[in-house]
Amino acid sequence: MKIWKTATFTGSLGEMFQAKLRPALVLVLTLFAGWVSAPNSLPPFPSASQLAWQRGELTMFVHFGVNTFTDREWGDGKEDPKIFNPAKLDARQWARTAKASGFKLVILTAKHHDGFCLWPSKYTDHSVQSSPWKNGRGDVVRELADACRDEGLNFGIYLSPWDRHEKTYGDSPRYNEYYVNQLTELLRNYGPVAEVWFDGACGEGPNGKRQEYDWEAFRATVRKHQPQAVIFSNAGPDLRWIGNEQGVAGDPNWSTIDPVKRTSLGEAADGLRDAILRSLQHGDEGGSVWRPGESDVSIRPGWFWHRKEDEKVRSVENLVELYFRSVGRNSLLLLNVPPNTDGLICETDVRRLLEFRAELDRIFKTDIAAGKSATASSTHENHAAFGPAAALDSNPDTCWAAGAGAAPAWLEVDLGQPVTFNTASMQEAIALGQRIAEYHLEYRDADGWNTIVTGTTIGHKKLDQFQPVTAQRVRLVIDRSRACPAIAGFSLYKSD
Ligand code: FUL
Repeated sequence: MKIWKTATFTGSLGEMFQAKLRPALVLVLTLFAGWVSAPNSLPPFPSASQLAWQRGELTMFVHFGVNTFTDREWGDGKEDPKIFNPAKLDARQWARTAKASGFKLVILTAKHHDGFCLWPSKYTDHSVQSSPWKNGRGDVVRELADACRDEGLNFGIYLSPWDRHEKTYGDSPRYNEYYVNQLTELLRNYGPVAEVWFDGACGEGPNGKRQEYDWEAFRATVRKHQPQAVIFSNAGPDLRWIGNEQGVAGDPNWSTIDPVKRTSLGEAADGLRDAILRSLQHGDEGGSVWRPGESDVSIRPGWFWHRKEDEKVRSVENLVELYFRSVGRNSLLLLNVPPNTDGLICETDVRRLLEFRAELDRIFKTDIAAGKSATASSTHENHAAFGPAAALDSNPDTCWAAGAGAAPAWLEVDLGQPVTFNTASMQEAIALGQRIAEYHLEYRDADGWNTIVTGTTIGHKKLDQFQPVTAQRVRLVIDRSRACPAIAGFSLYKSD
């Protein structure tokens, strides 16, 4: 067992002080300075931006562009900009829908693989400037960035590296310069950017050549202009792809990975590809880098709007299931909602999202464990100020931590009287790293303790649904943990 000294809290935790989470983290750090923990070296922690991102839980993806008008998923770059004319475009409707449905961040496809730019880039005329929309004076990026700011939402950009229109694509240094220039326009001219989403697709350009992307330059450009933005790509550096486009995270799901195992997915041999996909899905226990998984999926079969899919919008039940399998497995749900040719999100999609929100609110309406009396197998000496009650105080910045080296460890809630519940939510204090590898929930009856459900990782949030249980005493038992378990939240709910 090693002592984590205050002085060693640099790196990612040091970065936290620059962000808005500072007061909360100062509290956590004060409590945990000198905390006894992991066996060998300091384990990875989230940066302030990664932590804020994960707490957002729901991000709306917006795929929109010439494909919306051609009814295609991948344009070939030969589209005439004149087809782009979303006469009723209302980015405020998109942002209001996102806000009302509980999304915290909205990511727009500023450019998809077809190369058409939704902003008037000065590096190409293949953009809104050459379209009839607003007589070539419109700017979708501006409208959405402004609308998000007004609604209190964060804004993010998707700028496809693969460009099937741009003539320099495939002529690597020239195209990389073009791409960095475009990225710079987007990062400098539209206010704060919370996330930059780098798609991994790398096909041929109009000249039949393949491009070698200068990832290092791309990432450096983001760090330079928007240092607080989290960068998504298959391989990070801040967020990793969850390994599928079904919106489903793995179980277990570690936010840590081992980057030495990473290589480009597209170039990996079959056997290796499976191994890469597995660790994208599950993360790597004991991995040396903090890189939480993002689960992307569309509310419709396609990423872009197609009239023929108007009847194929996901059901509320399906959306809730996705939430449990992504957010409820220590991931974040990136749900795509594509506007139509009018430039509006269809009524059906809006309604479905509001119903989805209402259903989540219903499920998580009353936390029957909140503020109830709590006891624990032990409490870490540096943490005695809060004790087990900190797990039930609805404050993610305080936690109960078990004594050094203490696993199995348990946290017990006495509900005061027998109460029925069928859903549990558990949260680790991930500012301190991800620790728990195995747990189970149990309840007490006249004969003793009975297991309700067993699980693996918890991370930012783990959600479990089970057959209704009626009990007064309930325990979260941590069976295996990489260091002293630290629980920031433990909640129980009853939904019909
Ligand atoms: C993929 C793209 O090829 C799809 O069109 C979509 O943008 C999806 C989110 O990423 O790689």
